[in-house]
Amino acid sequence: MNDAHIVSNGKHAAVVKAQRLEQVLSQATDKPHVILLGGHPDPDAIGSALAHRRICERLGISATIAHVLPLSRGENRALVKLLGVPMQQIDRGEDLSEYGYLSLVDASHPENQVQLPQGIELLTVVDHHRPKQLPKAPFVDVRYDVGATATIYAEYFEQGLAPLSAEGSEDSPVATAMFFGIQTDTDDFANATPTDFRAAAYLKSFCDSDILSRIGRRSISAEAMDAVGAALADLEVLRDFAIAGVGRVSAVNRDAIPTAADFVLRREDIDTVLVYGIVDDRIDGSLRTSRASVDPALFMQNAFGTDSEGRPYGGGRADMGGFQIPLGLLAECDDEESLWKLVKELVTKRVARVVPDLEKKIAKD
Ligand SMILES: [Mn+2]
Repeated sequence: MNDAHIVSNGKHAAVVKAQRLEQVLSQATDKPHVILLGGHPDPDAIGSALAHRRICERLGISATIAHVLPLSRGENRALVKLLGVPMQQIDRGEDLSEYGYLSLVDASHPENQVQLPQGIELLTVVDHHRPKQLPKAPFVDVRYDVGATATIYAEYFEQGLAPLSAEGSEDSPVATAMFFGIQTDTDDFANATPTDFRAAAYLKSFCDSDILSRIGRRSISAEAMDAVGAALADLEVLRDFAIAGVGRVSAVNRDAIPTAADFVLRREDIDTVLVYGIVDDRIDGSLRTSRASVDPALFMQNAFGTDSEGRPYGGGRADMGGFQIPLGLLAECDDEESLWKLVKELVTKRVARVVPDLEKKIAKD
């Protein structure tokens, strides 16, 4: 019962999709379900997972939300904490052996960090990214014309599949997470489509406005703020490109690096920024760009190449714009200052392959 991919075609398609999802789920009540999130779970994935779980619950199916990589970013941790999102972190495929059915939200292919157990069947896929290959599953709804997966789930709700109700506050955590997912995935609605706006308007009246504004303030950790300060002090700007090193960052606050990159990107005269530091025994960095012609994965591959097994150091689906280069034996160096000097030199030299004149510029300063 493979479902052909249907491109969204207004209201009718949404009704058909909602009915089809209900049908597929109701025929799979014999074994427990798991919703597996890819990468570091983001608000759209979390909101969509809650929506999917809610639909399952209405059909009398128990569904668990699981993820492999930890939550990164303060705002995502705040979202999970304030809304009491039930999520389970797993580290091995065997942790999923009790489940019979797998649902993916905001991703089309299962996380490759874990090997899925044999007995598990991919049942549903709902996503808004363009996959290399459409997944094979009884229910597939992949749309490229919406800005968030939560938009698609909001449509299912609106079309009568587990509609939200104003009674009590039971529905507010799921509505709030979904709204925040649409908000973050569309860059605060700047890139929202009419469908995203409609979905957000539908969800808004069920949201907890108080929690929404608290999460929306996007508080950042003290270490991330220090990293922003270090990035500003080290910032080199070459035309519309900026690069900055932040020194050592602790592993739990690894997201201080992308946070600093996001902040620097707001400078009005640049459109691409690379921020890097040392985390544990590796160089860790983030590339952010607002220019459509810059492909972060390609930029990093051209700059840093691949490891001895031919794998690129960065640009994976799980961490778009991120890269990690192991320091190898150098990591044992006790002299932090010399180590940092070496790291800086190496990164500058490599990035200069993509940004000519960078070395000259840094040497001159
Ligand atoms: Mn998304």
